[in-house]
Amino acid sequence: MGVVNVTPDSFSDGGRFLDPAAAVAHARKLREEGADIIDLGAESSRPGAAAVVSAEEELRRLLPVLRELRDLPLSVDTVKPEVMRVALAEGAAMINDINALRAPGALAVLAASDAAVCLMHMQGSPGIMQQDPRYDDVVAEVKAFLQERIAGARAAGIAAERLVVDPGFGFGKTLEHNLELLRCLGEFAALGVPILAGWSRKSSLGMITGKRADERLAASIAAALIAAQNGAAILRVHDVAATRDALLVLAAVREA
Ligand code: HH2
Repeated sequence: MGVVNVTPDSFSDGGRFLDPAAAVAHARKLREEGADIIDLGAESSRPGAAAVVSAEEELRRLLPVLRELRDLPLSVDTVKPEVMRVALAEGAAMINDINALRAPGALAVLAASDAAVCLMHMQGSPGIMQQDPRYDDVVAEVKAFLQERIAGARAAGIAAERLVVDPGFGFGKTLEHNLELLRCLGEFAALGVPILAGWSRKSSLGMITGKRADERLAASIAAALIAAQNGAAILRVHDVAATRDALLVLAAVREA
């Protein structure tokens, strides 16, 4: 899954693809590099992100890009039912919700479609989530949350085949929490739906390596590969070509 943020303020690529033509060109480049899914986001969820973008503003950023990319398998990264509804009507194949369809009305919007949906775990909300994240047992708690969200989605009429889950690396988690979740990612297979992992350029990698967001390619690939080895079916990344090469090596070893 290749990431295209149509935002002025994303931590990794903020401002680079706010211009619709630049976002469209970047999405096509990621697709050519081997992305199976393009994830379009129009609201930053970076830690400390203050201003909540209105649905109108999110759609104003999103729609010109989405309309130009209808021929690609598109995911839209949003927490707002109104944005989900319009994005699905415009042809998005997947909704990536860092809030796991907890907003009132979100489950109903997805139930009325046949799109895929990613349910992600987050403790708190982006503005405050990194202030003091706490868990007694991070793996058990994140897993229980995702289990509950899967049950909620299924009860609302969303078939299990349409669901993907994500432990939400960096969303209300310390470096230790993120590492524990990555190490134990295999345990999430028990949930019975594909696992998505997003480590690309994240601050935990900066804590480990001392590198800035634009210098975290090697660290991102290492984390992606560990996630894949531990069962992730979808990797959300900014650097598709390099990640794909790493995955080809893993695939070759598995086939050997
Ligand atoms: N991470 C980000 C955004 N959306 N969605 C899922 N399912 N999993 C993730 O790990 C995830 C996500 C944050 O990264 P990015 O899009 O690069 O930055 P920003 O939120 O600042 O736009």
